[in-house]
Amino acid sequence: MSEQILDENGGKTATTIETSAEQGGAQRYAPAEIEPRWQAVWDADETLYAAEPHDSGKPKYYCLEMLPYPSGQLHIGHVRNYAIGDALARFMWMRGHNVLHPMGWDAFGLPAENAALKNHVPPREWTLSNIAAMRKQFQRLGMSFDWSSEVTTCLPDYYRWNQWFFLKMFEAGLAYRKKSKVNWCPKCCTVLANEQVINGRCWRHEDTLVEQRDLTQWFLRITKYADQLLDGLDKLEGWPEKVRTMQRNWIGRSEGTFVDFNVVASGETVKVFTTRVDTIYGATSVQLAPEHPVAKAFAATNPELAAQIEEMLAQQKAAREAGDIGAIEKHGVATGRFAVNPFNGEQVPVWVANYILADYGTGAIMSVPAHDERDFEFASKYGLPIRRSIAPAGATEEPALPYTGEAEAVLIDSGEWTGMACLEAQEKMAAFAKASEFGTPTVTYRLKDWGVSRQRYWGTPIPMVYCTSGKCDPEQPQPAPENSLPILLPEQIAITQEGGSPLGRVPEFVNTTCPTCGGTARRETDTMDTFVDSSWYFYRYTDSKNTTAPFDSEKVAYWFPIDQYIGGVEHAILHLIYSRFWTKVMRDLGLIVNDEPAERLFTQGMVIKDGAKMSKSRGNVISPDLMIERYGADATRMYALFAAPPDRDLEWQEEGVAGISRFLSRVYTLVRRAPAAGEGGEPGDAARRLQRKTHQTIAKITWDFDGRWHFNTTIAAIMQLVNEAYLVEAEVASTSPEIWGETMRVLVQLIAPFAPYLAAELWQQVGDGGVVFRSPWPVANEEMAKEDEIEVPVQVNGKLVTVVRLAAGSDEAAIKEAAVADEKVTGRVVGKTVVKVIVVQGKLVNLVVK
Ligand code: ANZ
Ligand code: ZN
Ligand code: ZN
Repeated sequence: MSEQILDENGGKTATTIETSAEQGGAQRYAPAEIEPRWQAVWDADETLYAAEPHDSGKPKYYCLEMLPYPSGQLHIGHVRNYAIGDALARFMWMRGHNVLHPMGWDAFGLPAENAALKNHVPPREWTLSNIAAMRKQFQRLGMSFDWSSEVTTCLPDYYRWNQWFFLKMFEAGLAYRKKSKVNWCPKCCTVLANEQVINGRCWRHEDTLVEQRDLTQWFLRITKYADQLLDGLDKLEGWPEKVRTMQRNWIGRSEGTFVDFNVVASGETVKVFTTRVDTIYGATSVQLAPEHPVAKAFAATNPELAAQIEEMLAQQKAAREAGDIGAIEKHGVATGRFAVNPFNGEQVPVWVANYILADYGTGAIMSVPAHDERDFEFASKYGLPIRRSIAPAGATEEPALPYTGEAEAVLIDSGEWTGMACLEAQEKMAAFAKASEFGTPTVTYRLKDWGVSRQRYWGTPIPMVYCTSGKCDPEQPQPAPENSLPILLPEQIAITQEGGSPLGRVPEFVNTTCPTCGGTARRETDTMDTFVDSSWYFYRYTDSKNTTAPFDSEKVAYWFPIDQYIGGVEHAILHLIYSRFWTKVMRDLGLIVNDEPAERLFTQGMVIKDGAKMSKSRGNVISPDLMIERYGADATRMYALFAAPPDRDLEWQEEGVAGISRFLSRVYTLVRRAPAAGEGGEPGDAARRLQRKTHQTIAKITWDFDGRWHFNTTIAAIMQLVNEAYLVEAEVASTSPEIWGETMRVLVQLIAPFAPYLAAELWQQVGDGGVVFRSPWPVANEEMAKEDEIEVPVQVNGKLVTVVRLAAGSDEAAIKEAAVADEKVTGRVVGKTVVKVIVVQGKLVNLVVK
């Protein structure tokens, strides 16, 4: 749809602007001249986009876009992301708000180390020079960032607070060390969080399978906040439903029951996790994950079983490596042992099965083939008994199996519980299990604690110390004293691809003194996951130069929550769940009062080229620099907003940017061409129409900003206003200079959020001598915006014949009368009878004629 509008307004009519008639002798639109000139003015003025103090008395507006990783170059997707935020920030300034619109750099991470390996540039140097280059690009784009609050996460003035938070979390029992199976990327040479493993592969290396290793690692206890993170989602009405659903699924809260099955003639107990304890009379086996300790115990005396478990594990590994762990065929083996169902005393066989996950629930289940899809498949394959234990209430026929209904079902053949509704039975049977001491109601989560240790150099050193003097327990990590922060990353370091943390090879870093005994000690050499950096950076923006605290709580109380956060949906889980967690921890530490970081979240669509995601390997990457060089920053930005609604994918087409550039040229010519002073007098029809259009456009655009951000239609509306102005220019500019002047002034203000350079340039001519971005946003005059005529299409037998014009507010009778009397209508009706005249809500008339 937007393409069509572009053609109408930017394309076809654009040819006319090349004619000397429209150019009218005025200078041509030259973004290459205008833009750098204004950029120099803006760059020199530190106060232009700076937020005012938190006690300025104005309503605040915190407009935030996700901070980029300083790879060295902005890509076109960035341009889109930041063009959205920039338009919003400028709009809010013009609406009289105190706006915080900051920018920073997510500057730690592996690419800097890879670059160091490849080009022998130290990570710090590489990163800082990339930042400088990208800051220039942002400035060239004319982004209204408050550079006085810039945050760079790889600098000690920032990362010292990561360390400080870590110590606070350690103190609060939220940071702990444990040995566990962890995800290891052989390419990154480091551990990954669960959130960083996608389909068994590294999030940074789509082609690299993640391995499992046993390592001692630092974890943050995000699971302690699982319920709060989940419940909070209900209140985040300003977040996309899609993101909330993804987070709900990631947290994966599941209410159920633990039930103990004692193994016959053995001291072992198998604890199963079930969400359907109401079906337990239908359990016909117990199934263990191949990794389950009880399975291992059985295997110790059963070499055949041991071999089969080994095979299962190998198969799983192979499937994981082939990337289709989900497609693996269900496969199991009987252990020869039996376990007792504590509800009915029945003995059921114990199996080991490859579809039982080791790290979910207890790694063991009771299998109810009659009422569970997977169990049904498994039991059918191995001929295990299938026994019904629930049925639809009052049903006369048996439902097909597996029958999973719970809302409408009752228990059958379930001893004393028979006849009870499933949902009630779930609660009562769990309580009974607890009272009988063979089970307990429980809640399980998919969410696991956040593994934050990384065996890499370019990250925040974890501020922990291990005593080596022999006087303290060497395994007991000790927090580094707060006054020793920041624990600095050593600058001169050889980056290699070897295993283990590179910091471990720097004695000046490793060797320290024990905070307890004063003897020799060794520093922790792991660094923090870079998602720690981005978990709280937006708080730091409010007080980025603070040297005594991460921020001033009062400032945060003023600015938070973020009014609008804008970024890519790829962060729906990782960053957006970690930063919600961090917010809750900071709140519990008494640092902030808000429960959630951001009131509203917007996730923009991707920019694609020729139907595919842009990537270097496809060779379809669009360089913003090239676009700016050819069409200017204004046209590039405006196109990014115009070519598609911001939440949809955008197919980048250079002709479209050219079209926008022609449109801006039309605006330039129109506003620049100072009309010949006319004699004035009563405004005529054309002037009234232009005035109406102007106020309608103001109303639409204001509504768009407050509402749905359909910037494509917003910009199309401005295009229509420009078209209308061109049509009546000769008449209105001379006879109604006031109305003409108002239209030009409003036009410049309306384009200011989208094409700031051109707006600044033209404001010199039509403005009040101030800065256009601080001029009050125009207010639509309802009276003026009101249509004084309505247009009603008239049909005869459903076919459009004409459109009649009437005074606004005409009633049905008047509409009917005008329709019937219209020449075109009477011409059609001649010699026939009008059977009926239907007026549809005053918007359409249809004559039924025979
Ligand atoms: C018996 C049963 C009967 C089950 C029935 C379901 C339906 P969610 O909702 O995802 O939490 N389960 C438990 N632990 C498992 C594991 N480690 N690997 C594979 N499956 C596991 O799912 C919980 C259900 O998934 C549990 O309830 C269990 O099967 C299975 F008609 O127990 B149920
Ligand atoms: Zn990797
Ligand atoms: Zn010691």
